Amino acid sequence: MNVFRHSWRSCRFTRLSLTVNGSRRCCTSENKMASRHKHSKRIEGLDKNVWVDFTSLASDPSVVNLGQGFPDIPPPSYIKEALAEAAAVDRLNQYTRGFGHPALVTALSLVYGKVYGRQIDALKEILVTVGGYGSLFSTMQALVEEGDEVVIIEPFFDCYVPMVRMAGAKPVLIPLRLKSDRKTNLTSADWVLDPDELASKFNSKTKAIIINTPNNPIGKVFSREELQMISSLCVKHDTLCFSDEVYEWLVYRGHQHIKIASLPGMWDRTVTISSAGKTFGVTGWKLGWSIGPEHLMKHLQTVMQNTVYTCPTPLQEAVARGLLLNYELMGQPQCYFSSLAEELEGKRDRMAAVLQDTGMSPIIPEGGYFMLVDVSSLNQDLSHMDPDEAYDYKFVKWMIKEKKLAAIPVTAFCGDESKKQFEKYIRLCFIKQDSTLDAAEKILRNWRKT
Ligand code: IK2
Repeated sequence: MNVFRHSWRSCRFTRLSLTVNGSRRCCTSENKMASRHKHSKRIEGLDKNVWVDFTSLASDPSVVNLGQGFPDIPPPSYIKEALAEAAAVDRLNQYTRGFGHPALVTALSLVYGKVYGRQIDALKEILVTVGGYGSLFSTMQALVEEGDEVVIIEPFFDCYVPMVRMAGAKPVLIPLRLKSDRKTNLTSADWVLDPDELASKFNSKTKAIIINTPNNPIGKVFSREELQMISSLCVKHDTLCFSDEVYEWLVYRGHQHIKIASLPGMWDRTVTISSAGKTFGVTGWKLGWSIGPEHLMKHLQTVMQNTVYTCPTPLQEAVARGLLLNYELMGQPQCYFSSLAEELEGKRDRMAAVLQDTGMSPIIPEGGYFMLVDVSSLNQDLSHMDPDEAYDYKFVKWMIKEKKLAAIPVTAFCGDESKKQFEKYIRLCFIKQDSTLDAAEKILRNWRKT
């Protein structure tokens, strides 16, 4: 029987409102107000966010946090010192050039000039923004139109779909598919695009494809052949390419990071995105950049000048100094661009070995600092939890509560149709100091014993 409990309360707008079964039903004038205050259509359905949800769950200090992708190893001391020095100079505490602090865009043009083997115009071909997020956002707002389609490879960094939607366009998803029959010793290279399936996603409405290499969350480093397949579709259909390369320096032995913008016919149609947070392990600094041809970058600059306008000057100055120092060292073992990957490779291998020992199946990443883990062999019964939630969401919530170990559910990086393929995987972050990895190892080994 539906028993209504109701009471009258004073209402800000009309003095009276009715509470029915604990939820407030408003009077007419408040209803009108609410509809005038309704959110914009462009953010419809975008209110859920994996970082908001899981970062708060992992914030309990008793939890070992291998969830969100940030290091707990210290950043290089020279970059911290450069920030302190910059903040001590009065001029550097004021606004700087909107599209990028002159010292930073100059340093970026030197580093990437070497990487691309072409001259990069510091003023016209680079835009400095608020993190990789800011670079992605200004790219989509500047170049994606209502009614466009944008191809996105799954699993994808979760903000791509909301950003495409906020630009008024339609995300068109294509999953990486597991090509191997093996259940164990899988690597991220075992996940591939089907060439025919990819080709079927392109049509006259396709404005762009977003690629992410090394990929978050799976750690795949796209090979030259794979990038060539993508680039030939871009050229054939005259589409743009947004290449998210925030983990560009974090590539493990036997693999090479290739910039799709460096392939024939691609420079003029590609915006490449990277991040100081990922390059120097300073995710809290939130500085990123886009690089591309002037005819595209000038539109990103239009977005920047009318939204954020400029990024913090001392941070830009410090990143510029860090880049210049490592520019001089490029090709040498002490260059941070390569030495960080070397340090991380040991952490990756250690974590993979522990996971294998405990009966889980990690997918060894070729790049980046995340590892997907197949947890299906644990057969953890979660039937007492919300039946509407994907298995991996429940598993991670359960693991945080019961095992005090935080991860990220992988279906956060998928569209609805691919959720089944990925819901037995969780993502662990391994850019952590040994003491954090020791604590995680202890949890995993005890888990096995029980
Ligand atoms: N692009 C990718 C692929 C990223 O992974 C990130 C940062 N994500 O890190 C959170 C996580 O996955 O745990 C970004 C862009 C954004 O970079 P930034 O932090 O510089 O804004």
